[in-house]
Amino acid sequence: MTGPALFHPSPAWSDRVAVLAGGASRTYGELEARSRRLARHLLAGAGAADLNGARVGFLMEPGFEYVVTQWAIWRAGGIAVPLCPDHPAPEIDYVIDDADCAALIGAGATGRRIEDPARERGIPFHDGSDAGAGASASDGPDPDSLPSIGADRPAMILYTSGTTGRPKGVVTTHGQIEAHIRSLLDAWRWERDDRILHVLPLHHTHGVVNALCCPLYAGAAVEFGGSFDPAAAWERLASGEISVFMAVPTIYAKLLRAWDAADGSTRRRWSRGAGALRLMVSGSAALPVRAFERWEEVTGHRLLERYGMTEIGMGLSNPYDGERRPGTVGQPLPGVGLRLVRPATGCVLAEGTEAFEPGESGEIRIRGPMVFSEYWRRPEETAAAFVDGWFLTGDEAVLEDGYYRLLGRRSVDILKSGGYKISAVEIEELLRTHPAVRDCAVVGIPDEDWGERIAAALVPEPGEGPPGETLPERLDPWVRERLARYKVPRAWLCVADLPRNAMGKVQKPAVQALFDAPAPPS
Ligand code: MCA
Ligand code: AMP
Repeated sequence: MTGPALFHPSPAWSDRVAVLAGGASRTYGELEARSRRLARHLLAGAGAADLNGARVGFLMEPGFEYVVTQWAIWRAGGIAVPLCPDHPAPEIDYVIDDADCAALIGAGATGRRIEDPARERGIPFHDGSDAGAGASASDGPDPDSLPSIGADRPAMILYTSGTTGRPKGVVTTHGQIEAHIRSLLDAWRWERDDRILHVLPLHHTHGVVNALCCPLYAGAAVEFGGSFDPAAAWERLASGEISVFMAVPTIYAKLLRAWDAADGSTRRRWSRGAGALRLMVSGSAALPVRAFERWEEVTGHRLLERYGMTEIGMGLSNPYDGERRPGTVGQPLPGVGLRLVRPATGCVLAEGTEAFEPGESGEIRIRGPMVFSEYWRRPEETAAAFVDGWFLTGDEAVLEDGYYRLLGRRSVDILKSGGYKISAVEIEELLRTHPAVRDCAVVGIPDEDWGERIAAALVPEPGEGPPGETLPERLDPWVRERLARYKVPRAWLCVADLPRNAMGKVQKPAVQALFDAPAPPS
């Protein structure tokens, strides 16, 4: 083996199925051979023996090509920067430029969207649909032509929203990703015979590491379900071929609605099939207790809820064997150092599962081998994110009877909708660039299915607001062209002024209350 096991499957798995997508199944042998070939192609394109941490952006639908590309970038010594197929061009351009990508790889019609951006920037575009094609397991390893990759080399940049402006790149090394994976393999008992139904986006930790890298590290199979469709997902869960499922609460809410809408015999078939899975996990946002209970009624499964963050991987989890307690995220995962701290004083309220100040809530702080290295090219923000080596998550929690319960984010400007973390400030900054918007405030409105719904209160420029209130209708498509779909406000309101305190600061709770108020008489 020439480096971390992240992309070095056991030779014994050569004939085992690694990836199923679009009706085809591909073995670990094919994955190994094709990723080696694409890695050599990337190195030839760069005229180098090692990409030495060059960032390589890649865009394709979830499937075998995605995994080949991810592994190829790693084998060639590059940093993998996954781009999201659902994103409009400005979001994709932002990531390409912020990461300062040296090459781009695209596959299929989706991937061709980044051919022009590559040309405009004078960087190579590689066709990921065929660059590694033609390789077979019998191509055999050719270790001499590929660099050896140490565990401390950076492997991936994932973009995450923060309290300020545009998303930041979170850099993780091979060793950090491997520590994250090992912790979950241990806690959730990944087995070689598992098959996961994968329905998550592949530009966030949940979809990339938990649901993809973990099974591949264990020699298990990953079945990509295509874009999420509740009835199709139920059919696969009921097929008897799936053993693991991981999703965000919104997906479980959508599955429950589809079950409610189905006829009796379909319901029985779905419930029986899903009930036979080994493990069903929920995370990325709070799972409502009612959803936990309904899921148990429908499938017999007590969902395993866990807590994570792009910067730390996974931090807390309900137990695999022990009691899974609704409304909680359990205990620290193996290898994770966790403290609950009173932020104002730095007083440690709890460490691990031991409470020093029982019942007092505080900020979760994390330390451990899976914690990220840095925000890409943002040394000041990186420094500000740690105190004495502990990462400040910004999440508030309390330890109750040995289980952590999350109470929410410390910042009102971080929203969660559909499991996506969204910066209110990023949306506000964009809206303020529109000529008809004098000012605005973006907030999250609690929503049973989505966690929060994005809502925007607008102060229009004179003559741009009511009557007729066409401004939101004009803004909606304008925002969609510029921001990811999940960042688009779903509720709009035009106001004469935003609620502010004596210092002139916008009061976000008062803005939220505006959306609860009955509509003003017309
Ligand atoms: C869409 N709609 C919404 C929202 N989005 N309504 C309210 N709020 C929203 N955010 C409505 C619109 O009417 C929309 O139509 C319609 O729903 C369908 O939207 P669509 O986007 O097609 O929905 P979907 O494709 O079914 O997507 C829902 C989804 C998706 C599958 C739940 O959001 C998803 O994949 N979420 C997972 C995110 C994730 O993986 N997060 C992990 C990051 P229209 O738009 O046309 O009006 S967190 C992480 O990685 C950490 C480490 C962790 O802990 O896991
Ligand atoms: P992200 O930055 O997209 O990785 O999102 C991480 C954030 O998601 C955390 O800081 C939490 O606020 C939230 N989160 C993750 N898992 C859970 C959970 N089980 N319950 C509540 N919030 C969660």
